[in-house]
Amino acid sequence: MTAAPTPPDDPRYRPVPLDFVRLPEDEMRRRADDLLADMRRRRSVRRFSTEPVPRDLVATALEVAGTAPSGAHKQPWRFVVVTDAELKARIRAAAEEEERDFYRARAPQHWLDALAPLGTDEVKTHLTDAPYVIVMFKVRHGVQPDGAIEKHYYATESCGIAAGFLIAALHRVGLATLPHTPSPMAFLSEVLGRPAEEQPFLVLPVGYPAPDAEVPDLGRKPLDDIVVWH
Ligand code: IYR
Repeated sequence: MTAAPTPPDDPRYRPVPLDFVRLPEDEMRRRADDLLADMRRRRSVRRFSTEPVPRDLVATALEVAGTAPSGAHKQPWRFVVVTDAELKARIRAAAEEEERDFYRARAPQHWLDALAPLGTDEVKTHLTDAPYVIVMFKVRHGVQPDGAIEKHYYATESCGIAAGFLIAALHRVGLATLPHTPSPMAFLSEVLGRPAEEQPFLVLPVGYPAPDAEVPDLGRKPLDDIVVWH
């Protein structure tokens, strides 16, 4: 019996040259500073304008999300983009029902205390006001054309990374978002008719902020509190 080939010798490994743009250091620094200044302006927005947003902008940001790295490159995500008013209203009604129960009964006091500075409550106007409600699903496994199951790896981590790409991309495009995780989220599979292997992961209303939108006066941890250099 011959030994299994080591990965680089495996015929399925078909490398191509890396398309890498090496930048001059001053340009790198300028980009880093510009990116930080812009990302510092990103805020989770709870009040949206109903003003329409060109669909191609959202599509491009979704394509950016799809460039995220993923376990074994399985790309274990599905983005369902809801624009239909009736569907958004159904999602809002179901989410508010869950949230009412969360805020009034299920949430432990420490959790309510943690949320108090954010001003959140069970009323989810963003789910009907925002022109797009992206519902991101984690795809637990693939299904091949013959019905065979294709394993996915690190699907949760991969979806977290892709969600981060999406939120950053939408912000860079000039749009506001609110990462929203209604709990439990199973109703989304039913309302949107998704198969069992797709698990609701994140709800992301997308649009322009309402003209008079306010946000909590939050700070962010300084670099020294979040980084350890060795
Ligand atoms: N899912 C609830 C509660 C909530 C939980 C966390 I953690 C937040 O950062 C914000 C809200 C809601 O959406 O209101």
